[in-house]
Amino acid sequence: MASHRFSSVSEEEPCCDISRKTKICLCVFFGLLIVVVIAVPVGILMWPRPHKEWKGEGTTAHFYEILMGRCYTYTQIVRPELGHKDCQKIGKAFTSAFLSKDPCSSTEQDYEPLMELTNQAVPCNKTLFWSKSSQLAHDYTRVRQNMFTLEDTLLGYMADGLRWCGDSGSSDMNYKSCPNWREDCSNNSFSVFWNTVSKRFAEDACGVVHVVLNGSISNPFDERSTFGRVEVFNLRPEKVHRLQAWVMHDIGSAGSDSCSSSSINVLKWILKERSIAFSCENNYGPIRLLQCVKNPEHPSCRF
Ligand code: 2NF
Repeated sequence: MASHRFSSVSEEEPCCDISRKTKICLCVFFGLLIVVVIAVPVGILMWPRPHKEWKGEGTTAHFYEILMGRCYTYTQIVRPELGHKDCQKIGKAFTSAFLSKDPCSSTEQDYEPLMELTNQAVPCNKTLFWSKSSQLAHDYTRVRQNMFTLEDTLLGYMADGLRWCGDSGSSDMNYKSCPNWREDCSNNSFSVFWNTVSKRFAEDACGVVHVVLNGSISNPFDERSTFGRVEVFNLRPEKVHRLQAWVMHDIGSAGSDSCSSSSINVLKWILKERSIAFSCENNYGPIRLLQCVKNPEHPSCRF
């Protein structure tokens, strides 16, 4: 009996040893399997991927902080009469329009929530468009404070001079490079933004609207510019009575009758087709005065 018990134990022990080893082996195997099947793909997904490289300049450093600072400056100091605007919400809507998205597949809809938060009425007869004349147009509205360029409205003021883009594979902004609208893609988050806000700015305009054009270049009216592509075609004939163009020449530059040039004739023709009256003036006096403030000694500034 005793010998039988002894022999049964000695027969069982190797068996128990094998099963323990097998268990350990199985544990190690399944552990490794979990690592391979779950942890490795998760790790790959979570690993910060380098942003794609584009030909344009990257997002402006401190983009969000600048945006917020400008929003508060505009609503509290520049135009407090605009009333309450939620700058926190506006900032979130702005970044949500382009973060974690392909910067070459931006759409007007991406900016829709931002547009809704920043609606702003510009009084009739006070809209001023510009093309190739940014400095001069803004010098003018700085002194004629009741006139508005797009950059004198909240959203234009916030975004002017900044650059931004995101990436579909990351929730960060791309500070290294962003798509260039000529070399990478036209539907980039930056261009789509300006097209969208320029379209709304033109749609909202009423009465007599104005544009400052650059008479010192060969085509003061450029059909490929935002003014020529977007703004002119989004004016509403039922509420815009006339477009007044001021074609300005640089102080000292030759030629002074750009209003009769072929490029201005194209603008005149487009407006006629759209049933909007057009008038044009070379070197509009009040803006000429501002040019002369910067060049007081020039002979053409001796009034
Ligand atoms: O940066 C701005 N503040 C801005 C940009 C684009 C459009 C303002 N706008 C609005 C303004 F309200 C003006 O009424 O459009 C009008 C001026 O635009 P424009 O294209 O007629 O005038 P330009 O002097 O030719 O261009 C102004 C700036 O916009 C850039 C261009 O390189 C320049 O820096 N720009 C023009 N088209 C595009 C585009 N499709 C563009 N940038 C990106 N994508």
